[in-house]
Amino acid sequence: SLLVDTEKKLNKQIEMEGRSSAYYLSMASWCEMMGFSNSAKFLYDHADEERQHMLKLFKYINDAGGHAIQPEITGIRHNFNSLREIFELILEHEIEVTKSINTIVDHCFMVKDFATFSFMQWYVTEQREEETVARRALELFDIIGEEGIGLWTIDQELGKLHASI
Ligand code: OFO
Repeated sequence: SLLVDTEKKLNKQIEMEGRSSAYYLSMASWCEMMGFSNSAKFLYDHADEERQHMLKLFKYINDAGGHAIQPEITGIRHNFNSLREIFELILEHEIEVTKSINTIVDHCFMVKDFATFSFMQWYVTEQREEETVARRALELFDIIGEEGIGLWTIDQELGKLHASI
C-alpha cells in the first residue's frame, strides 16, 4: 500500500494533469475562435491526453489502496496574445510538469517505493516527448516567420506535429 506522503504527492500530480487538460482545452478554444483550426485540433487532442494522464493516476492510487481525489481546478486563462505565446506557455508548463514528475520519482527512490517508481517511468518518457513537441512547435515560428501567410503555414505544420514524433 501507499505511504501517506506518496499518496499526497500522487494526488498533487492528479491536480497538475487535470490543470494541464483544462489549460490546453482553453487554448484549443482560443485557437478555434481565431481560425487556427489545426492548432485547435492539436490542443483538443492534447487536452484529452492530459485527462488520460490524470485517469492513469486515479487508477494507480485506488488500486494501491489509496484514495484518488478529483481536483478543484480554477483560474484557467482564457485569452492569449498570439499563437506563438500559446506554444511558449505550453513549453513552460511542460517543464514544470517534468519537474513535478522528477520530484515524485526522486521521492519514490528515497522511500524505496519501487512499484510507484516503476509506474512513474511512463510519465518520465512521456514528458521527454511532450517537451520535444513543444520545442519543435516553437522552432516553426522561427523557421517560417509570422508575416504574410506565415501564420497560416505554421498552423498547417502544427497540425502534423504530433503524428511525426
Ligand atoms: Fe503534458 O504532461 Fe501529462 O504528464
